[in-house]
Amino acid sequence: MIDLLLVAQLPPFLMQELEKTYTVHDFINSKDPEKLLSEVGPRIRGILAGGTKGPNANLINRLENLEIIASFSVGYDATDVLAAQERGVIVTHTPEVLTGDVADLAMTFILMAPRRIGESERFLRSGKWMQGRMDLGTTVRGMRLGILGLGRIGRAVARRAEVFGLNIGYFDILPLGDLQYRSYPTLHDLAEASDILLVTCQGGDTTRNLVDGPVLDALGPDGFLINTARGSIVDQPALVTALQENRIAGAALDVFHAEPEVPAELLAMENVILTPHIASSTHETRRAMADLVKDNLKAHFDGKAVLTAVPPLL
Ligand code: 8YV
Repeated sequence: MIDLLLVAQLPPFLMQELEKTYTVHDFINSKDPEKLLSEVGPRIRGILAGGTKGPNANLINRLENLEIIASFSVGYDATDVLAAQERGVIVTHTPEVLTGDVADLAMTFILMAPRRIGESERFLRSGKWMQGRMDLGTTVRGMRLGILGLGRIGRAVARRAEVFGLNIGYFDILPLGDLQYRSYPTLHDLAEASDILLVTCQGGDTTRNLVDGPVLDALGPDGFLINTARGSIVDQPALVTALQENRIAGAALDVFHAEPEVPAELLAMENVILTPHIASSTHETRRAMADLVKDNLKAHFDGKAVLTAVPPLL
C-alpha cells in the first residue's frame, strides 16, 4: 500500500475510506513526530492537508519521495505551495464543490448582520421580550455590497446578493474584464463606497492584514464587515478596536486569526455574529470535497493527470 502522511484533521468517514487504499501515518496526533518521520519519512509519497493545516517547506523538503499534497480545502495558504512546486510536488485542492455552500453562508451573514438576527435571537432567549420590543434593524435592500476578491465564491455571493437588491462593487488584484459590477481601484475606495464589506479573497502572505484600521474607517460607522475567507486577511486587533469604538456598525465572522481561539472581546459583543469555520460544513459538500481528494490521489497514483491541481505559482 502507498504511504501517506496526515497533517490535518480530516472527517472520520474520509479517513476510513482512505485507509482501505493507503497506509496513513498520523503526523498531527503523533506523540513523537520526529521518530515517525525517521521511521516512515522515506516511504511517504503523499501528504493529506487541510485549509488551516498544511506542510511547511521544512517538512516538504525532508520527504525525499514526496509526489503529491492533497488538500481537503479550496484555500491552500496553509501549505507551502511554492516549496512543493519547486520540487515538482503536485498540490491539489477542492475548488468548485464548496462554492455554493460558502456563498450561502456569506449571504446569510449579509442578511443577518444589518437585521440584527443574532442579537434578536439572544434577546428572545434571555427573556428580554417580556420587558419590551427589540430595537430596529436596517433594510438590506439597496445596500452597497463591496466584495474583496471576485473569484468563484465572490461571484456566487454577488449573484445571490443581486436577488436581494444589493448594489455590488468589488476590488480584485486581477483584471477581470467587463463585468456588470463596479470595480474600484483600491480596497480603501471599495470600503468607502460600501455598506457591507465582504472578504472572500485567498489567504496567505499576499493578503495578510489587508483589511486594517484605515480600511475599517473607510467602511465607516454604518458599515458591516463580513469574513468567510481567512482570519489572516483581517487585522483582528484592529477590528476589535474598531468595533469597541463604534467605528464600524458590526461584523459577521466565520474565520479567525488563531482558530479555534476567538478573542473574548468579540464573544462579548452584541453586534458581532460568530460561527466556527462552518462555511463548507454540510454533509453534501464534505462528501464532494472528500471524493475530490480521493479522485486526485487515485488519478496521480494511476499515472494520470490530477483533476484539480493548484495552479503553478512559480
Ligand atoms: C474547510 C476551508 O473548513 O476550503 C477551505 O479553504 O477553509 C474549509 O472548507 C477546511 O479546509 C477544512 O480542512
